[in-house]
Amino acid sequence: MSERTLFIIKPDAVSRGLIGQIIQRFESKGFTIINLKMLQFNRELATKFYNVHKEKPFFEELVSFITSGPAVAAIIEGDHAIDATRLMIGSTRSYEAQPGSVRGDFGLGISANIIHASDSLESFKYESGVVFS
Ligand code: 3AN
Repeated sequence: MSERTLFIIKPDAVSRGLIGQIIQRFESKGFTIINLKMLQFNRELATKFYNVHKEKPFFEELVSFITSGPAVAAIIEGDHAIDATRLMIGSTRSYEAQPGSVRGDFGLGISANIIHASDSLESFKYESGVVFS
C-alpha cells in the first residue's frame, strides 16, 4: 500500500551537516522523494506545526528549538511510508533509540532529536499542509 509521509530534519542535524546522510537512508530504503525544501520556522509556523503539543510542559522548548536554525522538510512516498518511517527514525528520546535508527545513530537529545516524522495519516495531512502551503 503506497502512501506518503512527511519528515523534518531538525536544526541540530542541519547544523551538524547530516542532511545528506539522513535523506540517503530514506532513498536507500526505497522511498521516492516527492517534495523537499529548506525552511526557517518562525514562532507562528512552529506554533501551528506543533499545535497538538500546545498544552504540554515542553511546548516552549519545542518551539524554541525548531526555530533555532534552518530545517529541511521532505515528503516521501512508498509502501507503508508512515509506519516504516516511524520505525526508521527511532524512539523520541534519542539516547534510548535503537542503534540503526536515525535518532539511535545520530543523536542523544529529546527536544534536539534530529528528525520529526508524521505519526499518522491525519498528522501527515495537517503537517504537510502547514509546511508546504
Ligand atoms: P515524536 O517526535 O517521537 O513523535 P512526540 O510527538 O511525543 O515525539 O513529541 C514531539 C516532539 O516533542 C519530540 N520530537 C520531541 O522533540 C519533543 N518532546 C517530546 N517529549 C519531550 C520532553 N519530555 N521534553 C522535551 N521535548 C519533548
